[in-house]
Amino acid sequence: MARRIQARRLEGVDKNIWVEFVSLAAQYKTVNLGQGFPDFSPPSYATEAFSKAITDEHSLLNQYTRAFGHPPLVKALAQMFGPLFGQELNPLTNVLVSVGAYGALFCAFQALVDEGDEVIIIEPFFDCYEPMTLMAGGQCVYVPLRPKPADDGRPPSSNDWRLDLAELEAKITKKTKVLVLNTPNNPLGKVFDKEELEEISHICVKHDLLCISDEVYEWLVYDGKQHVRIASLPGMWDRTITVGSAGKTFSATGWKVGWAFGPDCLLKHLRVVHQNSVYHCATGAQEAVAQGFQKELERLGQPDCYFVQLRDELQKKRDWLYHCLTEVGMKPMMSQGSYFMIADISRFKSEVPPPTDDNIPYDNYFTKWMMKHKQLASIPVSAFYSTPHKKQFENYIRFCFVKEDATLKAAEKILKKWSSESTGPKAQ
Ligand code: IK2
Repeated sequence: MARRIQARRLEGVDKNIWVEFVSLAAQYKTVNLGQGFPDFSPPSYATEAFSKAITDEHSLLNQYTRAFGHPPLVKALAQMFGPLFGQELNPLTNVLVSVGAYGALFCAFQALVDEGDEVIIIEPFFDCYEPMTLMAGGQCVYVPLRPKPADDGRPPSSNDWRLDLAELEAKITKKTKVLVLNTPNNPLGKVFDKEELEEISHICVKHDLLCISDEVYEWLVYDGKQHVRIASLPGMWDRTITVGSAGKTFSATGWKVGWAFGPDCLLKHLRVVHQNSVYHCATGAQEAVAQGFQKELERLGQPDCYFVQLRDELQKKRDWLYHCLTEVGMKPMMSQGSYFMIADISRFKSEVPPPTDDNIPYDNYFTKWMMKHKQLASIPVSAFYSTPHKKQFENYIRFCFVKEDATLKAAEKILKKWSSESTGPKAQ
């Protein structure tokens, strides 16, 4: 009998939206508003620190550092985030640095989810939560955010997408162990407000759930809204792992530095996964991120703080993209956070007819068509849904606006030309 090669835990997790769409975006030489990465440089003090770290001939920063996080980085993270969580953070026990937020999430899922455990995932969700749950032997239980358009004439907003708490609670069983939260949410840009988070936290406490809170876009919250960390709410610190990313914080996604915060009683298990998988992440990048936080700590919240400047720049880009998408009849949802905005593409159905294969969600077909025929890349929102729910949300695509103005203008040019040639209905 032929020997089975592939481990069973890989069943059903072989497809990956980023692998597929990054390659297509390159193949069609698109203007790329698809994958979420800035096409501009990180702040120069951070790139200089990185460069110095690896070129200084007396430096040991090309070598291994502490496995669970370079000492200056865990110290800076503890100093920066302790007050934000309302906790005195011990850099050695309450902070783990891993290979991007992906690495931190992987450690969290592997460390906390066991065979047969149920994991509540709020849809739409950053796609990796599903395979990470499955690879740990867990079962995904999905609870949807549903759009409830405002009746006061306001433009549609990501925050019109609400969670039905009764529905969430009804999905909890004796097997439920973890709830996964993502705020600001990718792909919607929804920022959960304090009341929503308090209600979610009451449910976590009542049912003794752990929470994995992915907050990689924590600094990118618009229109004066505040990012609230669920771990800072009563009863939540001891049951929450909060995940962050230097890639998103310092516009340096290629550096792959991410972290997890939490109580030692949870984090010690993540350290076991980390030490037995990646063990360590690039010292030079950690040093640069440490220096970045040291600098921003001194000017946190002030106009020259990088987090403030990036947020303000991105809010302008968001407004501009919203306007541009509206003009071509795409019906965007105003994003309240992150660097993504989704838009309804229903109006294009007459021009880009749905595929004959009913199993292919329309947005998936549409985004591929747009890459091939219009050289413009975006991401289908159905990629952020579980298989049974993909078709319900197949009329939205996601645009990324953390791009140079020249890139956004190139996208506008494509959209406007397309719109002027198109026969379908335009924006009202
Ligand atoms: N969590 C969320 C919510 C993310 O968005 C990401 C990065 N994803 O960006 C790709 C995209 O959506 O276009 C991560 C985690 C992973 O972060 P890192 O790059 O630090 O591993």
